[in-house]
Amino acid sequence: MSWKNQHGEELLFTSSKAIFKPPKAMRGGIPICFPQFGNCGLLEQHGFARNKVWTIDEIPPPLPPNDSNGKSFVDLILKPSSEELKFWPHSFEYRLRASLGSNGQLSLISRIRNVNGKPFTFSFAYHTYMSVSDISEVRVEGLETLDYLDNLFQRERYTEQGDALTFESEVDRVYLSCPNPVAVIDHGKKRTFVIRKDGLPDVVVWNPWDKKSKAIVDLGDEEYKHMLCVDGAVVENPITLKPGEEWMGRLEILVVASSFCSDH
Ligand code: TA6
Repeated sequence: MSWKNQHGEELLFTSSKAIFKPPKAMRGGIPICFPQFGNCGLLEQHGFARNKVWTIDEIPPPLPPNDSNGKSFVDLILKPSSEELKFWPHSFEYRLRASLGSNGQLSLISRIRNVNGKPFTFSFAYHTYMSVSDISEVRVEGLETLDYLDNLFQRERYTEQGDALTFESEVDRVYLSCPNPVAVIDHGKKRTFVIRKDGLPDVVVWNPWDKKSKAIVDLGDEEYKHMLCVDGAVVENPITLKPGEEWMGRLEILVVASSFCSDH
């Protein structure tokens, strides 16, 4: 996936060693983690959705009248194949709408429906690889005082003490019940990613840093300096859909020019 600003600058990170061949997930862009986030379940890491071929809906429902000014969009559809049904026997339909506003805002709306099978439960994340100039000059605001699960310490629960999150080593956390907005401030590029979300209570923050990067075959050894994952997610309280029910998860990211001060 590529998302460029009006200057043609790429806003999402893609590894120079990314493998574009299923079933390997691409290292970069915004992989969809469904029906499982992480390895907290019986499925492969981050579920199967990101490794599958989706279809484009050639005749998608129109945008709501109050939401169509200058927007371009595409709808992608995922339904379970016989292969998936073997290990995740649930009849779902997943419609992903990706749209770009006239102001450059990226919106992703997921609508996942239980098509009248038995109830099913899932966790979810928009695994968003942001391109940053230098991770040591990035700060994240909006997570202050929140509890988080730390994947580096067996998912133990801690409380964020900082006035903003900065990066000096590997970070792999799930911040819980996070309000809007979250600001990812890239001092080097003097820009801020302002993240708003709906239906996505949690925020995952991940940077592998140097040691972990060396163990990731599809990530350059130094590339951790130029990426940061900040994912709108459902982790702590997975979603259960009864037959006929639908869940919606919306992510909106607007990139704004920002000086060194960063009040959002
Ligand atoms: O971002 C959370 C996380 O689960 C990390 O623990 C790390 O494994 C990352 O996702 C990347 O996962 P992937 O399967 O894309 O290599």
